[in-house]
Amino acid sequence: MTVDVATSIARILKQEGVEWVSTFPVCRVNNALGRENVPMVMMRDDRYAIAVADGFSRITAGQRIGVCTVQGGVNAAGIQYSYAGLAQAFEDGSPILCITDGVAIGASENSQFDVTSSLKSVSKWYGYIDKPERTPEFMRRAFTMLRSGSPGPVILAVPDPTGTYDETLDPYKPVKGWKSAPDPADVTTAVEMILNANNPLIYAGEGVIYAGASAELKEFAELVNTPVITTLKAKGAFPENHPLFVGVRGDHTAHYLENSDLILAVGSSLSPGRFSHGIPGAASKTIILCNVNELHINKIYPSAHAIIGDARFTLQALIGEATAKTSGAGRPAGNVAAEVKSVRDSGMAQYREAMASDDKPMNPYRVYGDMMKALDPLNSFVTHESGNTRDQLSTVYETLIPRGFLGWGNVSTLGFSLAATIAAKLANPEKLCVAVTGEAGLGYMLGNLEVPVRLKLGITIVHISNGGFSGYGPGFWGDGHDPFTHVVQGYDDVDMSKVIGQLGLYTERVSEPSEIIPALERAFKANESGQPSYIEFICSQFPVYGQWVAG
Ligand SMILES: Cc1ncc(C[n+]2csc(CCOP(=O)(O)OP(=O)(O)O)c2C)c(N)n1
Ligand SMILES: [Mg+2]
Repeated sequence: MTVDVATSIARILKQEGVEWVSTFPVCRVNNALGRENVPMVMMRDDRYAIAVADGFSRITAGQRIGVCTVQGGVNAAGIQYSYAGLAQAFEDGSPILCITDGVAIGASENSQFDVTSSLKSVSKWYGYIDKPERTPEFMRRAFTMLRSGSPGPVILAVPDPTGTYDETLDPYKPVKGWKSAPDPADVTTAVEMILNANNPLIYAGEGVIYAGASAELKEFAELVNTPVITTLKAKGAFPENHPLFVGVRGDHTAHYLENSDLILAVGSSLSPGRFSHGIPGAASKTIILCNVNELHINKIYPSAHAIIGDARFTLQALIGEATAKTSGAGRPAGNVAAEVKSVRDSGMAQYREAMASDDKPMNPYRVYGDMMKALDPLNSFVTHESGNTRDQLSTVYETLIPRGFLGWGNVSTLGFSLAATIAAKLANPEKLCVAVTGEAGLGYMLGNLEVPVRLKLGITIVHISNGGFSGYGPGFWGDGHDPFTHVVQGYDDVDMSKVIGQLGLYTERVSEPSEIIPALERAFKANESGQPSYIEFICSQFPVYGQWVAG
């Protein structure tokens, strides 16, 4: 049977279980997607087409791959504009498939922009389908990479979507992902080191979520009776109401990073300076790095030891070895949990106080505290924006399940929260899905607010409306920074609930603390019938949150 490349791609995506493709016009594969009944989530710009696929892959931990298409070729406006989204997916290790038009054979060296070298710099693999017959080979290879090893974006460029080949010569079969298990000798050494440590600490990264290893992380932490901190991206990998949970950031987290003598990093690359902690006094600590990717060993900090492999297999092996070594007794309990509670309680005290504040303009922590009351932590999704909403929420938002909260940002590109929340709703229609944003994130997302209205995606946007880029106000980078780049029109100048209401969202503007929960409930009610909501909370600028610890 003769098939054209675009149709073949559409059929292979269906075989691979792809439910929809996010897009912005026009990629020349899209017509085949339409003909083959692959639903398209049409965004209002190319970067958001990438970001929705990115959010979907993160939220489903790569179990369901986000796929997007954008314009490319010689007139590469779409892919050029998408570059920010691709760079973000690459930097944060998100396994998305991006399909774009390739520069046609015979049309190279025409444009100034070098598509190939630029896209290679933001992808795990950039494939150029240079012959129609190679379509199944490239798709097979793409999905293998998307499901195996270190997660990251794959980009396929299609120079000739109309080229044909005989599909019976290489019939497509869906591919699985392959995993690696650790060397048992490395596991034995690691367990000896952990059992000999005085104050070990588990530093859990997003690899735990991608490996689906949260249950194993909990079992291992309990067995070796070791406190746990998670990275921003791994927030929720460990239940935050657990007696061994320390935090993501804050003085309590710093205390444990400073005072531990051994750090077992599982599924984290330990790369400081990108919305994550450095390791204080690293030279006098023992660092064991457990990662699927050997490129992270001895990166920045010396690794005293390493275990290469999938985080779930690694934790299972660690559990087995630690059980055997201690005849099932584990590490003595001592007063580890009591100490975690006391250090955490004192670190959290100032935020708990802010969460109970009756101030007007409202303290943003009061909004977060009330959100925690209004949402079921086991059946909701919350994400932050770049700015204070990230810093504050990642300090206090109690997360009980993986992806009950999505922390993001090796780089945190403004506007991503809307894409992530749309993706969360597409992944889990039964969940309440909430994006919390400031002015800057809202500015990025405005054009795309039409999408959830059109698609009847009942998501809620919580706007911490504080009239400025508060992280950039006085005091952030020393005196004198204000007012050069931090003041924008605030709630006294414009009523965003009216502006956004005209787009068709359910909107409210709230300035009374006692109205936070009722307003959220009305917003969620509107969501039930497929109407997205926007609530503007009139807040103070309160740039107070847990710091990242310097290395
Ligand atoms: C694409 C992009 N450009 C620049 C930044 C730097 N940046 C981070 S937060 C921020 C402003 C945040 O202000 P706002 O949204 O009002 O949030 P607030 O801190 O007031 O809660 C900027 C400019 C970024 N994260 N992403
Ligand atoms: Mg602001």
